[in-house]
Amino acid sequence: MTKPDILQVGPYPDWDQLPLEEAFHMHKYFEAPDQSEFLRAVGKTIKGIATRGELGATRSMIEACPNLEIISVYGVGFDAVDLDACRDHGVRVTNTPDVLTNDVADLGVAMMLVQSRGMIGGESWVRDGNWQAQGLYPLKSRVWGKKAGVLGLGRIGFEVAKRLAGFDLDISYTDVSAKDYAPDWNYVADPVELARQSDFLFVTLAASAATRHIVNRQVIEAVGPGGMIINISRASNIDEEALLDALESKRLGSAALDVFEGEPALNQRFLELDNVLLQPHHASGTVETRKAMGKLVRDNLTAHFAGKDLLTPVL
Ligand code: 8YV
Repeated sequence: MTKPDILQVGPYPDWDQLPLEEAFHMHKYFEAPDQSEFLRAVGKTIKGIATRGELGATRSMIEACPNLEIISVYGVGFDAVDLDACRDHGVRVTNTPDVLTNDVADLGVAMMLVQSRGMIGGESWVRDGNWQAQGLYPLKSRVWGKKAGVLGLGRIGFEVAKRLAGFDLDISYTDVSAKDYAPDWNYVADPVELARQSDFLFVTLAASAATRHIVNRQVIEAVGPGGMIINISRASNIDEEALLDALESKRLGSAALDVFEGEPALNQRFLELDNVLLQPHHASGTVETRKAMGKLVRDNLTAHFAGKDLLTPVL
């Protein structure tokens, strides 16, 4: 049987690349010196696109592949895939939910702890000799007993809240409706009110056009000078200019961020700040989870080309 032709938008680890190449004819878009020319050359042969959450697939990419049947996303977020273009052309879409939930939640909670307790500065205090030269490290803020707000109580938000409960935080959440699986946590319909009540505001909702800048200037300022915003979802959920303004003027206490507009080329204003923890979009970045994500990307493609049901369909 001939191998289906797949357009590969970004690199994968070898443990995914090798089995992908065994089963499919992979075309590495990300290595092409001229990507438009590359698409013109291979577009007609392409039956599937393998992409990553943050890279997605644009309408022009989708339309450059007139025989495209499926897009398999390595990531739970599919906001970077043009779903309207997929609907227009009858293209199926899959993602990798569930397998990454716990790791993403772990990193979110770790970021809160690291930032509150000043652990990055503490490390430098030891390495730079300040401990010996200047003595005790400046005191930091307690976490336990404080109030956490979870914006979006989906799979990841739920796991974040569960972990926060273990740290004895009071938990409130905002979602489109109160969740019957969260009877012990306080439902707050309005994000501004949630922010007002929160020492730590976790942004955990799936990004879409509807959630763009849901964390706006008002929400950011409602978290306030004593509070922290933690984002493990997508940059587009926060008005980044408003966030930077509030961090610079200290109208927001601090932020811990795994995602940025235009990443990996983040806004240089972030680098000037001492009240932000910056992480390189790696909340799902453990060997175990990335292996499971890669397998799901392959299994969805294999199922599709074998005429079987998709394992984790989006469309
Ligand atoms: C990955 C992600 O970092 O799941 C998502 O939506 O953004 C991530 O888990 C990414 O897709 C890996 O490249």
